Amino acid sequence: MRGFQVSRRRFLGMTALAAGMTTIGTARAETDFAEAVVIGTGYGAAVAALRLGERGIRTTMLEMGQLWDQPGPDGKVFCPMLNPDRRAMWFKDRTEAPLETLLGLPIVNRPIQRYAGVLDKVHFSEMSVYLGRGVGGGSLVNGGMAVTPKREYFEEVLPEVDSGEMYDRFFPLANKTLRVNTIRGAFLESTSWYQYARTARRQAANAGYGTQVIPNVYDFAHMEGEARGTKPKSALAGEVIYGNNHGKMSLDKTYLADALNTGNVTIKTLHHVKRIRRQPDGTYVLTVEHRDPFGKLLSTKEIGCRHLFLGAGSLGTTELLLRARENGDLPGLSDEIGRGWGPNGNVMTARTMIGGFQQSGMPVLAIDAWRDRSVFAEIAPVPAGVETLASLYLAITKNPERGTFHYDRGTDGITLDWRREQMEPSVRAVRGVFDEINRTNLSTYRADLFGIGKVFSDDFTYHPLGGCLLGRATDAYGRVRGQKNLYVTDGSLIPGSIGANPFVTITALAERNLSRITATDLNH
Ligand code: FAE
Repeated sequence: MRGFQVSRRRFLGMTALAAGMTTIGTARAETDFAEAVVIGTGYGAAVAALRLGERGIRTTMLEMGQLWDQPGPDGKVFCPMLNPDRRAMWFKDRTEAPLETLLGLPIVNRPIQRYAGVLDKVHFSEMSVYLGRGVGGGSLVNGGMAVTPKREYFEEVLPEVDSGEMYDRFFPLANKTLRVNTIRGAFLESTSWYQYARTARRQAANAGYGTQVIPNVYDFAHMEGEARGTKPKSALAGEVIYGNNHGKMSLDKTYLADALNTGNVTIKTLHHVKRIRRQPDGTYVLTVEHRDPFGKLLSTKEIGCRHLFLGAGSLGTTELLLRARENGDLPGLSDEIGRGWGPNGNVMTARTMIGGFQQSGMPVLAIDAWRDRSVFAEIAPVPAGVETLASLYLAITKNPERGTFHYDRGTDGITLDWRREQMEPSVRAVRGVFDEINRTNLSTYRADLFGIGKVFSDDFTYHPLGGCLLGRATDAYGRVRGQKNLYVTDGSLIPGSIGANPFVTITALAERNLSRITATDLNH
C-alpha cells in the first residue's frame, strides 16, 4: 500500500500492527488486566511500549484515535490537503487549518462530517493547540522536522538531566530509531520543490541571518523518486497536516512496528481513557470508552494494570492526572500537576516573496537567530499548487511565560490559564528578525493569511509542552510523585519550551527515563 520500499523487518512490523488491530477490533473475551498499560501512541508512549515489550513485559496501549492504514473511497488513507474531507479532523464540522485565507479568499477551510479524523485543534480561551489523533499521535500530522536542541539551551531547560548521557547516547538512539535522515545537498540546491526554501534562505542571509538544514523523518530517497515521477507523490502533493500517504516514517513504521514485533505489545484503538483509580493492592484501574469512528459509544470497560505509563501528550496526560487528583481517585498527587505549560514560543508569520507554485510539504531549512534574538524559524511551505507570493515561517522563541491547567468539574475537562499578552515576548522577538528581513529585501508582512490585518499568529501552537514537569510533578525519571508504578513519558515533562521542534527531545528523554525504569522498577 505504501509507496516506499520496506525491509522485511519493517514489513513484518506493519503486518503485526495491522494484525494487532484486527484482533483488538473484534475480540470480545479480552484480557482486562495487563502487566503494563501505556496510554496514547505518540512519541513518549511508543518508546515506553518498545522498551517494555523488549523486556518481555505484556503491554497494552490504549489510543483514542484510529489506526490509519485503510484506504478510503479515493484509494488513499489520508485525504488531500487542498480538498479535505472527514478524515482531516477530529470531530469538527469544519476544517481548521492554520491559514484562514489564501489569495484573500476564505477557501482553505470547508465543512466536513464529524468523524475521528487525524488532526485535532483544542481550543482554550486564549490559546489553541493542534494535536495528532491516531496510532502514532503527532507523528501522523507533523512536519517531520527532527531537531536535536542546542545543548546549552537543553541544559538550561532541564538542568537535572545529565546532558552528557543525552547527547552521547539517547539523542543518537532516538534519531536512529526514528529513522531520521537529511536531504541530499544536490537535491536541495537544484529541485524546483525547494525553490521557496532557497529564496527564503537567501533573503534571510541578506539581512545577516544564517540558516540550517534540518533533518527529517520523511524519507528523502522517496521524495527524490516523487520528483522524478517514479514514486507516488505525497510531500510533493502538499500532504502534511492531514497525514502523508507515502514517504513519512511516522511512528507506526518505526517505534510502534518494532514494539509490536516484540510479540508483547497490543494496541487498542478508539479507546479513550477517562479515569484512573488506584486499588488498595496498588494496581491501577482505568475506565475506558470504546467508540466507533463516528463517536458512537460501543462499550465502557475497566482495564487493570500494575505499571501505568502516561503518554497521552501534554494535554491528555495532564487532564487525566488533574481529574484523578481533583476527584480523589489518586490520593497524594502533587500540587505541581497542571503547572509549567508553554507553547514552545510558537509564532507563525508570513512575508511577501515569490516562492514558486511547486512546494514540498516537508520543511528542510530554518533561520537560526537563536543566539542573537532567541528565534529559530522554520521556513514552512505554502503547498497550494499556485504561486501565493507568500513565504511562511513557524518561529520557535524563548519565552519565559508559563500557563497552568485546571480541572473544570462542570465540563469534566481542563481549562488553560494562559493570557494572550503572555505571547508578547515571542512576538517582539519574531518582529525583530522579520522587520530586518523585510527591510533588507523590500518585502512586507502578509496581512491576509491569518485573518484580515493580522501578521503574527500567536494564538495557537503545534508544540504544547509541560503540565507534569520532570523533577516537580514527577521525580527525575518521570515517576509520578506520591504514586508507585505510575509514570509520565511524554511532552508534558518538558517545561514549556525547548528552543527547537520537540519530538526528538520527547523521544530521547523517554528513552533515558525508560532505560532507568526498566532496569530498576520492573522485575524482569
Ligand atoms: P502525542 O504525539 O501528542 O501523542 C499523544 C497520543 O495520546 C495521541 O495519539 C492522542 O490521541 C492520545 N491520547 C490523548 N489522550 C488520550 C486518552 N485519554 N486516552 C487514549 N489516548 C489518548 O504526544 N514536532 C517536531 O519535532 N517537528 C515537527 O516538524 C513538528 N511539526 C508539527 C506539526 C503539526 C501540525 C503538529 C500538530 C505538531 C507538530 N510537531 C512537530 C509537534 C510534535 O508532533 C509533538 O510535540 C509530539 O507529537 C508530542 O509527542 P507526545 O508523545 O507528547
